[in-house]
Amino acid sequence: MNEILKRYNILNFKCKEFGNGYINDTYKVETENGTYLLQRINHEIFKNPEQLMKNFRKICDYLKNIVSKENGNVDRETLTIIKDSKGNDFVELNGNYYRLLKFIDNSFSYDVIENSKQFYLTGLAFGKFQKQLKDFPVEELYETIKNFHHTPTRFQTFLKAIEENKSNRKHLVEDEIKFILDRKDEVHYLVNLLENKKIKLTVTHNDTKLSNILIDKETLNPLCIVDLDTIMPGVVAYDFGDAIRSGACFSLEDETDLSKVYIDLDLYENFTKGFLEGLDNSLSNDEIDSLIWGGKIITFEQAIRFLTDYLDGDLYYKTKYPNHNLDRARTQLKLVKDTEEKWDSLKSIFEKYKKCI
Ligand code: GN1
Ligand code: MG
Repeated sequence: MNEILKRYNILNFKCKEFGNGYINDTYKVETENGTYLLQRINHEIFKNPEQLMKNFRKICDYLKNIVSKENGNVDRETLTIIKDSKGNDFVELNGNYYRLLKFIDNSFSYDVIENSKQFYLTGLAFGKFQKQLKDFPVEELYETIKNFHHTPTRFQTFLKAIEENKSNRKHLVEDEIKFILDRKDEVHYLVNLLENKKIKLTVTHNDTKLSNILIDKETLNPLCIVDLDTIMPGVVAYDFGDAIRSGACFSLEDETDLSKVYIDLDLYENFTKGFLEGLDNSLSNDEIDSLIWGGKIITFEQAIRFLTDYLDGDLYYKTKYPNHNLDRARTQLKLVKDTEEKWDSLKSIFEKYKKCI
């Protein structure tokens, strides 16, 4: 730690692990001159940290410009990258890559949402984020992880994991595997919409889980969207879907009592309302129609990803106990099942908001 922070001319500091991300290592660094967030970028997963940081820099600068035009608080509403003493946006040390960000004080994030109003505000913030980046030149962004939300590719990787059965755990998850295989035709849904030009490619965050939005401790309003590692070209349904799977339920991602894991219609509707409002009701009807599928497919894809990792022997996500990935996969599968059961009610939510446009 000393070596890295020395590159930022930080010599006296207190440092502790921070947050509960599944991929990068994050530390809170306190100094006399301010508090920072130090992150080690997991380069096994993000193969090109340099390109990742180029995306990060461009998006931060772009957002700062917009937020300042909107008379917002640039320091609290956007992320600030600290340059090292040589003027670089990241530090490379012993084959590892680190970045330093300003720590945004008096903020927190939810792991589980508490009420519909909060989730409405979450929707508003994620919708607004999309709107702010609407004119960002999408072709300038690198793909930091290839085929990140390409569900058919995720499915192929899953099939390979079943075949290889590296962890010898396949026999323990026959039901989960069957549930996924039974829905194999759906993995192409969003990709087909894109290929048929029903929906368009735009800048998406791609990791809009509930905990990736900072909330102001005093006002309880969303403050800043964080974790910009996967900002890449995508479709709006990805961001809608990831927020729904992580926020439209009153349960944790690794809840083991599955009776507590279900889509709450009121949360779902409030998020949808906020998301569409945040986007200034600018989505086409085809895009609105794609959102319900985003909710289902991204949840399904997440289940596939967790179960793939379980079969591989927990190589990708950080886990705290042997069945952690399996517990996570099961909550996602339960949400997919519940989405199917509530499909007609969910559809009518979108119909209601389509009429307003
Ligand atoms: C990972 O690192 P974190 O916790 O922000 C993952 C997301 C998953 C999420 C599931 C690069 O995000 O795609 O949705 O876990 N990030 C990457 O909680 O794979
Ligand atoms: Mg992330």
